[in-house]
Amino acid sequence: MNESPAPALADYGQYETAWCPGCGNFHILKALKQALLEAQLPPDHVLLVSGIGQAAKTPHYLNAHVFNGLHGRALPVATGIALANPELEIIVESGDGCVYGEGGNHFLAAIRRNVNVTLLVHDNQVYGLTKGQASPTSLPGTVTKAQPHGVFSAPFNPVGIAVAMRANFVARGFSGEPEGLSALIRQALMHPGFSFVEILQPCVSFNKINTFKWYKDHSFPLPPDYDPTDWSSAMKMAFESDRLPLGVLWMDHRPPFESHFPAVHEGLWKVRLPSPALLETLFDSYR
Ligand SMILES: Cc1ncc(C[n+]2csc(CCOP(=O)(O)OP(=O)(O)O)c2C)c(N)n1
Repeated sequence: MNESPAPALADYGQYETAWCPGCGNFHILKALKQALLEAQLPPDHVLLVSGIGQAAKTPHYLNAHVFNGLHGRALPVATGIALANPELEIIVESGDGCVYGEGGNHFLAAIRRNVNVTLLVHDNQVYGLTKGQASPTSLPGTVTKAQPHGVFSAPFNPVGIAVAMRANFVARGFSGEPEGLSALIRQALMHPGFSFVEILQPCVSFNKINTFKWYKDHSFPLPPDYDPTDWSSAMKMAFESDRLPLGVLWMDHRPPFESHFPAVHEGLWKVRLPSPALLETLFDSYR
């Protein structure tokens, strides 16, 4: 598959961003580039898909193919692309609001389907782009301009849900530890089927509770003898809420969705591509 020359870090580009100084997104972007480099995935083999939000801007700041679509709808788009072109490495970049709120049902469907896609969630526990309203993972009692009496709803536990549904690969990283995070992203990329990395990400402008220090004090690395293929232990770890375990919590080896479609694997999808001449005619009809 990989006929391009081995990539160098500079190949993934360096762009000016619209993120606030000190934002946890900078470390996630750095960790992602490092993971792509270590997985030897050149930019022209990578497609980044996102919806709307600060996290969803990540694909704008990296050299790779990009599809930037509607809020909450990145996973269904990624699913379609994975079936249309199984040679691409497909990564969905999302905020917690985008994928657990507006796109919540797609999150559950993606876990069940097990398409070969890696989902990276920048979870800052607020809606950052729209100035800090509560998201599905905000802690009860969190006061925002839109929730002046504090959040009353129980927080969504994405890692708990993913392990309970036996998603193919479930990890949690912290943007304050970019080396560990990049190792988790690399493992997620290499794991066939649907891989999910929940990333604890401070929002320095709109979340004054879950700061870098808060995440550091409320997380711990999984012990070296932890077995991510033991579902009972994974369930116990996934529902820890006082201090959050970091690392690969659970992995399974269910066959990817694509493997049920021999045509995708035999490369017939290439044969079905319309010719450039036919495409031109189609484009002309819309001009
Ligand atoms: C269907 C729809 N609902 C709401 C919005 C407005 N909106 C855009 S971004 C956003 C919040 C993004 O928050 P999150 O996904 O957590 O990402 P962050 O900005 O924190 O990285 C909202 C509510 C929209 N664009 N489309």
